[in-house]
Amino acid sequence: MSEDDVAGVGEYEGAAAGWGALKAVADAVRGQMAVVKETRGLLSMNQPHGFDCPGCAWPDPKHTSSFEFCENGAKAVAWEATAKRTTPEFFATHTASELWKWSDFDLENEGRLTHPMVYDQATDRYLPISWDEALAKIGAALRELPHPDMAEFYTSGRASNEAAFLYQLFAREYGTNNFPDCSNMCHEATSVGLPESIGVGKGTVTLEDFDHCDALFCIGHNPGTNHPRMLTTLREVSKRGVPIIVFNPLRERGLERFTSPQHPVEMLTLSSTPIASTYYLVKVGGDIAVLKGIMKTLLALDEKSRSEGGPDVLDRDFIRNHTTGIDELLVDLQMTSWDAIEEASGLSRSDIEFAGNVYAKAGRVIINYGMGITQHRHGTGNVQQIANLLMLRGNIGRKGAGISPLRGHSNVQGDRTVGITEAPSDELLDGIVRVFGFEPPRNKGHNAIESIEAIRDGRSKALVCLGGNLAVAMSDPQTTFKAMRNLDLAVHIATKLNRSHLLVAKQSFILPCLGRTEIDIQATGRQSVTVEDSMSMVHASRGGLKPASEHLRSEPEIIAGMALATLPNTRVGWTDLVSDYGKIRDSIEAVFPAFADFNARIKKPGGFRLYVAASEREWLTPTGKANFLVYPGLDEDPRVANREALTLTTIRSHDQYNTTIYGLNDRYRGITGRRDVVFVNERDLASRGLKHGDLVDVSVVPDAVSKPDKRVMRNLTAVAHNIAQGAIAAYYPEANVLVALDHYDTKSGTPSYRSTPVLLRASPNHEVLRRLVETAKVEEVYGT
Ligand SMILES: Nc1nc2c(c(=O)[nH]1)N[C@H]1C(S)=C(S)[C@@H](COP(=O)(O)OP(=O)(O)OC[C@H]3O[C@@H](n4cnc5c(=O)[nH]c(N)nc54)[C@H](O)[C@@H]3O)O[C@H]1N2
Ligand SMILES: Nc1nc2c(c(=O)[nH]1)N[C@H]1C(S)=C(S)[C@@H](COP(=O)(O)OP(=O)(O)OC[C@H]3O[C@@H](n4cnc5c(=O)[nH]c(N)nc54)[C@H](O)[C@@H]3O)O[C@H]1N2
Ligand SMILES: [Mo]
Repeated sequence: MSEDDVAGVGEYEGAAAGWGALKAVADAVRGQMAVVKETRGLLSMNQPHGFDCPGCAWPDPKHTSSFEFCENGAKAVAWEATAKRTTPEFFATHTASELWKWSDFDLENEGRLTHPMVYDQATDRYLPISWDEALAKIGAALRELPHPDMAEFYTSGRASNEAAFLYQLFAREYGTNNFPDCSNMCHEATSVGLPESIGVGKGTVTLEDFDHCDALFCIGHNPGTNHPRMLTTLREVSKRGVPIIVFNPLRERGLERFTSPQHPVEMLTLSSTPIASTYYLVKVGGDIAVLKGIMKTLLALDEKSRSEGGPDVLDRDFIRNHTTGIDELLVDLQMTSWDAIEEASGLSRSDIEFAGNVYAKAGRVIINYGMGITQHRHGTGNVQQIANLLMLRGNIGRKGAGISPLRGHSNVQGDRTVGITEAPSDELLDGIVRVFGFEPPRNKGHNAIESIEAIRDGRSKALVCLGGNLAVAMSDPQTTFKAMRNLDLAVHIATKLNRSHLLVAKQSFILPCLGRTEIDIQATGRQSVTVEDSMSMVHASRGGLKPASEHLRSEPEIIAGMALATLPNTRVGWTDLVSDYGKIRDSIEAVFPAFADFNARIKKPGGFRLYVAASEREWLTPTGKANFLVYPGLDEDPRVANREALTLTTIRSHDQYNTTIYGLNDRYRGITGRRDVVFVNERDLASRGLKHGDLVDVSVVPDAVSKPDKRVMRNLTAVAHNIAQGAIAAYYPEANVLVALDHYDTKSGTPSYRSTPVLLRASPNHEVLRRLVETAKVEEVYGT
């Protein structure tokens, strides 16, 4: 090690995926399970008759012949199919207060939950309880609440369509629309923004469109880590010579080059396919400026071409026949100066014009985007500017073109489709009345932020969680953790122990469920479930592994049990529905006509695509057209006047699945064995008198958010990184201590995890602190 070396911080030399990925899988698997079992698990993943990978929502190719290899999907499977168990004996040995001090990794690394458990205040331990008794107590507690709107029903996006449909049915018959869900923290800006623009809250492309595009834009997503199967598609697109333009404040390896594990020649020769043809390090929050700059470029090119008697650059037919609002958009673009665009984006006019030229020259363009776009104070504005850009050249609703939001959880889109929403449509509510004969509530319920506010203020006293780790995923643990400890009832349907379960309420239950990899047998035999991917493809998923414990129940069965215990006069035939999931699908079809012939259509390998109106140029907006929508100005957060401020964005490491930390290896960014780092541009370090490896404190700029004094992360190690100037990045979920609960996109309620104005300073008492860090405790990490 040279003097400049910093422990656990190095360079990653290789391409994304490749041999490194194979080795990482082998390591992950060795840690969790017998290899024989694993191979069997992987072989049936994303196969026509196997289970859907719980890793991400990227679609499968139509005819999957050999299994689709993906490092992170394999890790997700190994993590679920682990041989480790979190048993009643384990809970007898450790109090909840003791477990609270464990790291997030250690908690889940204990393995699969095996028994229903109830928290016992006297001993501060979780004790085993029978299913019947647990469900009876939960039912009684829910019935005792003065009003159904005092309960919150959270959903994480792994839940199948069948589980999610029953869950919303139960909560609505109980009497509430309080459905905070992980989508509220994820693609809510898409769900709110796109319906206003194009009439649907989903992407418009299919996987086949990627075979026909002439240019691809990738904005604010990191496929090498989060959608690794997408690399195969990007590789094919790149091999066709199609330009791929990337806007991202960090240089991410998966977007630069990729070695295909499906492709022996590349693996053996250590060669790789370059992915991005041009990679722009945009400032965090600078995407609106970039998008407006590209649109300005189009207008200029159009004017020039027309003045020279050339063809139109804008698609005037499309604009005339299919859209409204072009005049307002043109005024806004004219009023936006290039100086302001350069300042806000951190990119030069000529760079943006280059991207604009690529866009203008391409007949068919797809724009992909992820959390770098949605998790901003102007997340909805970001999404709508992407739609504007596509619409200017008619790039929506035709082959090889469209908008492609990359969904997160493997069924987060499906959960929404089958009714997990705090703002239900009349179609859904009327459908419930028609099919089940009860009157569901019509008032708007709580989203994720509103649910935490209600719990904080004592307006909600019960929280039921269908999976997930709400407390840790949510911003502002200082507020969220405290709030959750004040609940009367907390119910967690889960596969693994996590921190949310340790925020004990007066009554707390952990209900262990089957995972997607496992065999699910009900009264009529073995069951399949269904999921919907990012491209609206619905298909069946059937687990093949023996359940982790004989006491596990499926999610649909648990929900039905809860409903029967809570609603003595229920109108729903819960037992019958759960006996055969085909009957749940019949009910989904009865409520939502889009699922016509549901059971028949999932028999086909690969399933079927739900109708997406905008893909057919049918615009389900109030105007009946696609709407150009103006976002005034470029500033994400005009309140921030401090010139010293940097913008913090939170990021995922390579070895993590949301709040699940598989390991401490962020391979592509060169970080090993630790997560207590902050990525900074070298020039930003230098201008603050800091250098690579220094211990630093990151604190929130006081004028921007509430209670700034408490919002500080101490003793992080500064890592000089290839990141846009003015931006710094730290790992999610730890950095949530810096994100205030009221820091969110006001249109969609998506927490603004990607843009917190912060100050970066050398930690005081360097050496003393360095020693302290080595013995850091969880309380220090989360500040509670
Ligand atoms: N292995 C693995 N797979 C996953 C997940 C996981 O945690 N692990 N999570 C799943 C879920 S729920 C989701 S939502 C998806 C998330 O998938 P992604 O959307 O890819 O999410 P992130 O990696 O968090 O962020 C993506 C990129 O945004 C960039 N970024 C940050 N701020 C900005 C900005 O202001 N502008 C732009 N243009 N870019 C910015 C970051 O540098 C990062 O490369 O992945 C899903 N798949
Ligand atoms: N700062 C910051 N915060 C963020 C984000 C960010 O980028 N930055 N991203 C946000 C995003 S995009 C999302 S989607 C949320 C994620 O929020 P969540 O979806 O709530 O979190 P996960 O970490 O995916 O949930 C992990 C837990 O799910 C349970 N689980 C796993 N599989 C199953 C299953 O099959 N069934 C059941 N019932 N339980 C299961 C396990 O107990 C595990 O501990 O976090 C958000 N929070
Ligand atoms: Mo997500």
